[in-house]
Amino acid sequence: MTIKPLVILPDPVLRQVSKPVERVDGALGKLADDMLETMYDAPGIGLAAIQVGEPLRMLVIDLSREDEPAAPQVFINPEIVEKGAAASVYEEGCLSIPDYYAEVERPATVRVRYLDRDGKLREVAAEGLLATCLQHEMDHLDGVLFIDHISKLKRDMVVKKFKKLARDRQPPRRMVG
Ligand code: GNR
Ligand code: NI
Repeated sequence: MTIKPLVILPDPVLRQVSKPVERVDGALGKLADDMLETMYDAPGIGLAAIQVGEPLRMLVIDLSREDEPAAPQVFINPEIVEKGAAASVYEEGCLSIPDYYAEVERPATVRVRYLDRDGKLREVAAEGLLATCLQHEMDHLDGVLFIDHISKLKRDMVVKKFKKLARDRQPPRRMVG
């Protein structure tokens, strides 16, 4: 298994709309395992394929606590088939926007249809952190980030800060020498 580099804001890759997975095969399983290893290393509780640069509609989640056995879950071509009426607010973060957290309101419950890593069609009625995390990850599949759900003022501040960080990390060649 391989830990892959994470794609970080403002990389335009994060705005791509990911393509449906066409076959659930060994190569896809390898990508799922690499995503899980990358997520555990970060550490995070979820990861979408686009965050490691693969524009495929697949995400991984593990909500187990540190003192529990690992509980990796793979969701392929997930679709929300029902949203509950009630909303919930959760302080979200994103591995592609390191060290920034903000409250996001989303439906408290969602029913999600997906393929598991064996290609079997499944459905889950999600609530609590699973509902929040699934919606956060499924947003990534459509190029949507959690900062798109906060005020434009806050979003613009975050994007500006990460643009500056990226500039400082990677000086333009014309400044070299
Ligand atoms: O690790 C993560 N934690 C988290 C916390 C609250 C709401 C969503 C998340 S997902 C995030 C990992 C990530 O960026 N997934 O795309
Ligand atoms: Ni994220």
